[in-house]
Amino acid sequence: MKSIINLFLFFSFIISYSQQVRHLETINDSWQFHKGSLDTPFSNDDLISWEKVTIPHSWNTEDILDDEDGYYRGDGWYKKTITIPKVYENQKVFLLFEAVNQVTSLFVNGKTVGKDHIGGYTTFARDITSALKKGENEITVKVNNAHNDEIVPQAADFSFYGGIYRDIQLVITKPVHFEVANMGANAIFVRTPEVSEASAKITIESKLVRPKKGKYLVQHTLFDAQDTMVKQVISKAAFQKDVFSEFTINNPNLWSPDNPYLYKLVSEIVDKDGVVLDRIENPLGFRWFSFDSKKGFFINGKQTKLIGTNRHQDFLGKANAVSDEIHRYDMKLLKEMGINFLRIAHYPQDPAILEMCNKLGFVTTLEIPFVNKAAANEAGKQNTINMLKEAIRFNYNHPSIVAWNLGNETTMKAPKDLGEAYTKHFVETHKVLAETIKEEDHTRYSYSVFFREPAYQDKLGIRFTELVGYNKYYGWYVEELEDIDKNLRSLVKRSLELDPDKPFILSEYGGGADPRIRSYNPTRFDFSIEYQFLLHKAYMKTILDMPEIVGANVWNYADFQVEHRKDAVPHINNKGLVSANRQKKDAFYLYKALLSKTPFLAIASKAWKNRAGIADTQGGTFAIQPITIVGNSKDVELIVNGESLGKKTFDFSTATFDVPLKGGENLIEAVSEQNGQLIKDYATIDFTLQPKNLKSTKNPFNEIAINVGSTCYFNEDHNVNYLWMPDKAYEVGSFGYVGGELLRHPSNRRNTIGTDISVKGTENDPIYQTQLIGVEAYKFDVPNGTYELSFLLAELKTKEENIMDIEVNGKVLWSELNLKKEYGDNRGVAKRFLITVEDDKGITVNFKAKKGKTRLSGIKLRRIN
Ligand code: GCB
Repeated sequence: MKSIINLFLFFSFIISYSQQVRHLETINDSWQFHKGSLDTPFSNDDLISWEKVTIPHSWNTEDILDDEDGYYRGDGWYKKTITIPKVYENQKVFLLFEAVNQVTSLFVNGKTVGKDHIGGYTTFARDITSALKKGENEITVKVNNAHNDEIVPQAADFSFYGGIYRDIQLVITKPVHFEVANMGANAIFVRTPEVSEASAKITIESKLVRPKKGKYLVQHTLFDAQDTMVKQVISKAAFQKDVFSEFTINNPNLWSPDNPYLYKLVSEIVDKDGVVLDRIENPLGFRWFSFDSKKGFFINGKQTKLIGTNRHQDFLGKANAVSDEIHRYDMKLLKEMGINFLRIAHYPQDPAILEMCNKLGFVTTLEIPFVNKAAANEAGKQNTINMLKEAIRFNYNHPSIVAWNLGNETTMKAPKDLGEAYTKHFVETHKVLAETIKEEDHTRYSYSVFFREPAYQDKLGIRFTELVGYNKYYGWYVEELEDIDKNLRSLVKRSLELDPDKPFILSEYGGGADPRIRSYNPTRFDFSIEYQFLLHKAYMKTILDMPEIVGANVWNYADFQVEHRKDAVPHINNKGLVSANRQKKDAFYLYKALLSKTPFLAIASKAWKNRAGIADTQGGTFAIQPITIVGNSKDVELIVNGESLGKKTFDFSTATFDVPLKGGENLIEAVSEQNGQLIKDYATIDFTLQPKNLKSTKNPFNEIAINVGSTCYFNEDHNVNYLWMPDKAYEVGSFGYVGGELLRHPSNRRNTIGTDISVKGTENDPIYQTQLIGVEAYKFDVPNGTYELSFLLAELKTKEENIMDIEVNGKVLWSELNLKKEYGDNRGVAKRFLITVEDDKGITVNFKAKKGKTRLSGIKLRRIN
């Protein structure tokens, strides 16, 4: 008997690997799209305009970077004709949508198929077989992304772009198949209840769909990474629907961040003749893990500090319609940076992401978009629970996932301010979500993330999950850089006092940085690349030193688009370690130096190619500026224009040199050695040396642009790199302001300069956002000649009326200037004047208030003759 079974096994094995049983194809091309509502969507009405689009698609891409606030939230219609080839007659046909934001209605040949799908981030499938006819079939999809009180997210710091923004797949199976349309789920649930170095037990729950009674076998075959069969198990699927299988293997090759070893589990349904009817593949990684609130995270018994980032599905100009190639690129860049931890925030993302987390060895947490506020009604609660179930079932088999997060900053909108009924729903939602996590998957941790004090959540009674995450922006929105260590330690203490056994994750921290902004005097909220670098250095010092911070995720891997943001670049949250089109910022290199296990060295600021400075001495030929090198070796030597500046020892992976830069091109070489291997990095800097004395004949004055009211440099354009210099007080022989005060941020950002108002009519918001208010004069001690003098001005949400005269050397240039009246609020105004300097007078620009206060954002002087 045994040998007959073996023979059967052998044949089924042969058959199963010689044919394709389940058909899968993307149908992303050539959809017709109509933005707006349609009364007669299925008519051939010529008046309805359709445009051809390719999935991934979002209808909001053009709304993003315009000057206007808001983005289209409403209906969008898609249609496409498909023909199912004859070979698939009598089979089951499904459409699988990886994600559509946010309510989806599906029609085939004008008839509704299935229920509307609710929620913009989870995968779902619909069986369209019975609606199909021979020949051509019209698929129509109505999508709506309008605000809906019953669907989360209700509010968030990201935009809810509409459209079919992930792949659509056509799935064709035999009538007997593994379930496809179970909340978008994979029909195979793999668990590894016992794993050790010696052996691993695998249990598998398979969900079958069988229209007819019959005898089927469910066959699971485990392959190692070399595609060698390790084990096969066959279970009868006589009459029951769910089939349970179980087997054990010896000496599993364990999955971990250091060794992301993946097996492949092939699951098949085989009929009595040995014909394979359906087949699905799943990744399988053997690992055991636990969190300890005092000692940290352990994987396969090894203590592992979890360091990584958060990530949004986003790319500049594409809204959320991001290709699989970009998703995979991001994961590779994160691997290059050296992370081992990824928080997929704030919603489930493209399947490509988890595939890469498994392959690259990222320990991962995944969450649902219950952000800031609940959809506080019964339908809202049910929808949120459904999303969680869909997220868990679809992603169940990824070995990289260790925790399911039920929500982010859900107390952002203070529940008490929203009334008793809201609070009740809100608390209940938390409770039921935490329970659902454990019901759906008891093999992983439940997790929730907050930004308010531990005591606040305690008072509300929402401490339901096993892990807790805190989003803390010390040194950015609140508190100073110097106090990051103190604040973090005391937060962790408060959390552990409340819940001594609940592991603490620093789920978000970070600060904004616009790659155009640079500073040698970085300050909080100046959006300089240098401040972001210092902030992350400070955080990492504490994070690495505290075992109680079991894991930490930078906010964010990349800059991302948020319609309502008004930072240095309007509509962009720029807390990324790379920009929205993936240019690396200096802090990226810091993390790489701290985390990378292979030799690494970088001139952190090498992306800043166009710099300027004032000569160190009168008639001097260079300016000294600091340059920071990051690396993971002991020390580094810096060579500037062929001359060595000597060696410096790395301190926390950084070393800063004072570098003499000459006018023109400078070659910077950093050289280090690790394990006998030489490592090098280069940078070229095009340097504009401004004379200390503007009348210098050795280095004659040519042109200068000053970012008035700011300590930052500003690179106007990535390609042209027109550079604005930081402002300074006037000194004889040089240039600078006289009088005035720096414009300060609103009170919650004490002591920070500039505003977060988005400035219309310009892309150079940061120049206008920093200003000198009440400025009396601006002086340039330049030689006689003809000059072009430009002013950059903006009146930013001022209440009072401001009128000023601008005079040059006693002559009125611009009289009775009322910016608000003439140009409007928050609009950048740039004007240039031609002036002549005679009698060695230099230039004195006087600002005279006729009413209210004077102001100046930028000033530019260019010598013509
Ligand atoms: C947070 C939120 C995240 C925001 C971030 C920020 O705490 O969880 O969605 O984008 O702060 O940049 O303010």
